[in-house]
Amino acid sequence: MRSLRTGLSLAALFTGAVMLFAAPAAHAADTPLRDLAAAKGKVIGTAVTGSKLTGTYGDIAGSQFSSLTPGNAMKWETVEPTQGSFNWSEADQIVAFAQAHNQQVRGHTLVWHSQNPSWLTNGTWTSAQLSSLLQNHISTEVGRYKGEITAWDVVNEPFNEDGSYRSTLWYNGLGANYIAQALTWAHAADPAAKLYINDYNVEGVNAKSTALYNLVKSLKAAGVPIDGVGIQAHLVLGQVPATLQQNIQRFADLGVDVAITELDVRMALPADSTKLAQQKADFKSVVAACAAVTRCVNVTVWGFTDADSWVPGTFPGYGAATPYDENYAPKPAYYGIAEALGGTQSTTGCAATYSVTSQWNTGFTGQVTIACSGTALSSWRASWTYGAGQQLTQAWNATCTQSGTAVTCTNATYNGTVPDGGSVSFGFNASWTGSNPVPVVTLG
Ligand code: G2I
Repeated sequence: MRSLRTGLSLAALFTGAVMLFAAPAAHAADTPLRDLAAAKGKVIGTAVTGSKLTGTYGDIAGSQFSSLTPGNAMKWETVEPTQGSFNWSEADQIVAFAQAHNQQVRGHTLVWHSQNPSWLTNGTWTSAQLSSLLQNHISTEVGRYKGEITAWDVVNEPFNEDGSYRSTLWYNGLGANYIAQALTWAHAADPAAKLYINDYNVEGVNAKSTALYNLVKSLKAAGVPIDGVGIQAHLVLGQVPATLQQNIQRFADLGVDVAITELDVRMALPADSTKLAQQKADFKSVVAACAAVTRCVNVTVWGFTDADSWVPGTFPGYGAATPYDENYAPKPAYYGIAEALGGTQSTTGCAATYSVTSQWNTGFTGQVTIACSGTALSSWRASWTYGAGQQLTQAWNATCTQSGTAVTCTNATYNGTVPDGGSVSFGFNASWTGSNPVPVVTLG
């Protein structure tokens, strides 16, 4: 009776392809975001951590996005922790992954006041020395990846909130001209890369974005190689500036490209269905604003999963800022992005995603996440077929049985409820030989 009721409510809520959310990698069975974006002439990206680009994280990063930004791997402290001694391993790994998945790479970032190596920040430099250090850094890094980087965030966060220049190692040592010099050196090292200035709190028309606007205008007038403006878009729930599209348009009208480079929308924890619905609307309106301006070329989220976000560490009590939850289930925000890119997915329903979290020569550990949006469950049953001889040996947070090739798992006493906007996961171990294809999971 319990499962019958579940089945009926699912049948009533689901339509077509949304009904099953299967699995090669625990992401939505809907059209991938990168295909939706491509149909609109846009690129959709995510920041990534190189060491995580495997398993479900790698599957989603590779299949849903058409651009990657190394979250930390290309920063000065990462690539040259000791003067003259370079570590390109994570950056190389991300570039190779992107090439294997036919993705662009946004290089991030060459000139910043943060995440510089201590030998640099603690040194005492004349302005000639500082200038030469910066030129060498830019030439070395941009040169290394010449032809492989679509766009560089050459200068990051140069302004204060009031539109004055931020007091940094670079500004204090070299004056405001460091910006033009950095762009010029980067252009010399890779003439094909699009060169950006990137900042936060420049989403709407305000003092800071106007300072950035005036800078870009003057750089263009002076013939400095500036190709784009990066609007980071680290936003707070319900606070997408009303002037976002107008602001994007005014930069475009200067003759530069625009990218939303670090989109996330943080909320006070815990998340609930009201907040997740607002977050969906926020993601949707940001992506729609970019989609509406021809020269807005890329929207990149700053981490696609709540398991890989800078927000909780920096804003205690806040989080859930990305389009996928910590179990890699797509949140309403994911569908907000999809809808702004012309996707027609239903946002109502519950779906199960299957993923292999680790695998060894004879066995593997798997996980199924059941997520609901626009509805809820009070009990659940997930079933699939193991077509390649896999055999379940153990399960937790569910009661699972296997009969022949048919596996059925029902909720434990304590996790039958899947709230609207929430998810429940269970895990299992199984054996395999030969191959271990990912099955389609049916709910109900
Ligand atoms: O702060 C959010 C972003 C603002 N715009 C520029 C971005 O480059 C910046 O990214 C974040 C990274 O996502 C974080 O991962 O920059 C942070 C530093 O300002 C990064 O955090 C640092 C942690 O503070 C370090 O403790 C950690 O060692 O990440 C490092 C590497 O994991």
